[in-house]
Amino acid sequence: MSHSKERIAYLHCNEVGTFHYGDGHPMKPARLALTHNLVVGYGLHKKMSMYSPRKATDEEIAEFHSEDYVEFIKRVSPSNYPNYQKFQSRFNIGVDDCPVFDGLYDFCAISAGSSIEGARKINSGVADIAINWSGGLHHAKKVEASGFCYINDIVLGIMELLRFHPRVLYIDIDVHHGDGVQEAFYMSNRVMTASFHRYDGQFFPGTGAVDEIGSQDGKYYSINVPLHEHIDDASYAYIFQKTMQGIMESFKPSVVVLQCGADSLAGDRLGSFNLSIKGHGECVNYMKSFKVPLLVLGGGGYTIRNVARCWTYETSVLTESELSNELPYNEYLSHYGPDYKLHPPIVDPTLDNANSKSYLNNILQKVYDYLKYLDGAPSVQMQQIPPSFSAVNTENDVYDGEDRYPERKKLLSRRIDEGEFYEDEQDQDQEMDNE
Ligand code: V1D
Ligand code: CA
Repeated sequence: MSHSKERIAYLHCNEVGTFHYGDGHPMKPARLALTHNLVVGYGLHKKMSMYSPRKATDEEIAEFHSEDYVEFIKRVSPSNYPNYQKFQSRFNIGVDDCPVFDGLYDFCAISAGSSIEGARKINSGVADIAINWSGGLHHAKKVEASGFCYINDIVLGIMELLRFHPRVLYIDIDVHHGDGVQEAFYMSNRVMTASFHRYDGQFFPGTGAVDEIGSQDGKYYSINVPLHEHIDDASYAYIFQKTMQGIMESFKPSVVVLQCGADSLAGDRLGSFNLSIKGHGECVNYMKSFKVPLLVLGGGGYTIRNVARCWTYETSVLTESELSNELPYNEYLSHYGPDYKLHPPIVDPTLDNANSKSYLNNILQKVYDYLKYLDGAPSVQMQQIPPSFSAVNTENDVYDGEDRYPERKKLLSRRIDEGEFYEDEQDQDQEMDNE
């Protein structure tokens, strides 16, 4: 059964692709502009209800984050940053991973506002699927930025879903561990988290061992699937589907939040997995097959032409649309050469998959042992439902432009014209060729 256009909400604000973390920083919001251009180029916008949500308010953000932290992010800017240096170590902002950049708070508020709005579309029954590719910023903590993430839109979206849903399942296929979301719900049995990630004790953020299982009421409600480098499509589909089948049967979520970090793709600038775009998209397809409402979010992804391909393909999976492998004409077509295909060949298919079948089965056995403890999904009846923070919300608000937005838009066009992103990625290709 396919979804009608009205049942799929796509949350996108044009401004979000214009922000810039700084020269040389791997996180490039421009990938969101590339993605949206490709989505529209393929005509997928005609298959969804398109929304341009307003920014999250301070009050909404402070439902999870501490007020002083929110205030700091709001006030700090590249020009006044020296006056705030004493907060650098307290909030982990201003250091390499999490720089202070122009429009930082607006960027966070757009990402969070879109995830909260997606959750509301699902809560109100307007949509079965909501998509926010600017969300998925899974490392942010209550009082600390981490790994390019400042405000945790996922936690805010899940908190909104919990107002109406007894059990929320969070799944994370970014190559990095979804530590911020896990930590926020570590003691809760109403949110189950499942993260698939590279783990060797060193790879960022260093957490996500199989024996991190939650505590107190949340014991056995955190699932971690630590993986080694170069995992391929077949192994990933095997471990992902077996794990998720077990979780869906034992936890029985009423809604699923899926973080689709695209740094688990082959050839990512920071990642080290070997997934094709179809392999990554198969996780989305598999979760869609359970016919439980889905909030689908972005996340990491640093070879930006592949991020755009991947999230466009996943939008087509969610809307059940067939896409030609020939990319349509779009503003950024020059990024996708030399092949100009939606599914380019994997850069190095000969990489050795360091995940043996016995390693995967051993992890799976442990996960299934934990799941045995989930005897009957918890009911919401005894739980207090948090008060609504939706009073200030107006449905389908369209953002009407900020003073700095046109200026940033011009800068984005200039950076693209000058080939900044392209060059970064060519450098990366070069490095990979030399290996
Ligand atoms: F390579 C860089 C260049 C400039 C600035 C930062 C980096 C970089 C690469 N990898 N930073 C990292 C990771 N940080 C560290 C710590 C800094 N050292 C002192 C140790 O290794 C952070 C990787 C963040 C990954 C974010 C994410 O992909 O998971 C994500 N998901 O959603 C949004 C982001
Ligand atoms: Ca992950």
